Amino acid sequence: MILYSMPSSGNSYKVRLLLALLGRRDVSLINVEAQSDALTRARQDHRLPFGKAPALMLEDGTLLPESNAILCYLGEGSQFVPADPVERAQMLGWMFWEQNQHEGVIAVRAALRTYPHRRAQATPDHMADLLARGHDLLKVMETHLLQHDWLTGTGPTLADICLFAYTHSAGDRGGFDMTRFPGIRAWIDRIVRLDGFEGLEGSRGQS
Ligand SMILES: N[C@@H](CCC(=O)N[C@@H](CS)C(=O)NCC(=O)O)C(=O)O
Repeated sequence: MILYSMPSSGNSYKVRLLLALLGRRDVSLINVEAQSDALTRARQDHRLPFGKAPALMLEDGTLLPESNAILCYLGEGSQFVPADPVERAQMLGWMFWEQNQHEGVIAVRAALRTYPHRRAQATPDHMADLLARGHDLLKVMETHLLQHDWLTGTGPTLADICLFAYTHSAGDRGGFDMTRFPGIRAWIDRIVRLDGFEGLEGSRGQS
């Protein structure tokens, strides 16, 4: 299998993190950094079905786009997918929320501060709006994590791996005030201590 992965992106990192936690070394990485020739080539060759990274190419050439769909595929049958249907639905609920609420604010603010080609969109009003909305979203996680160790059930699931990707760097990269969220910080520490954990910078692969 081949993972088309953007080294600096949380959506790709969440897949790399799951692979690391599963101890899987059988997936090759091809790096397609933003604005790189490798990204352009992968798009031209239709190796990124939706034009975005990550995408996973299976042994038979089938391509899977969307980070959270890839997590579901790779996590199937593992300890990170609850057997109980209610817990599994709760896990998916957090993962849908990550894509339709959290990512569009937390990751976007980080991207506007990180990538030179996106700086024109980082107007003071837009950044202030993203900051306020991001703190509200982090509060949703905080409320839950003050009462529970994990987003669903009694152990880490795909939901924790998924939401860790952009939440752990929300302070440094996004400029959010994480001192307000002790529950989230304790949850981050729990994830970092999981066997096999690999950080965002630990990416391997070739371009
Ligand atoms: N919903 C998609 C989002 C994928 C996405 O937006 N990928 C970004 C990096 S985080 C990308 O490929 N950006 C390159 C570009 O748009 O030029 C997922 O979760 O996989």
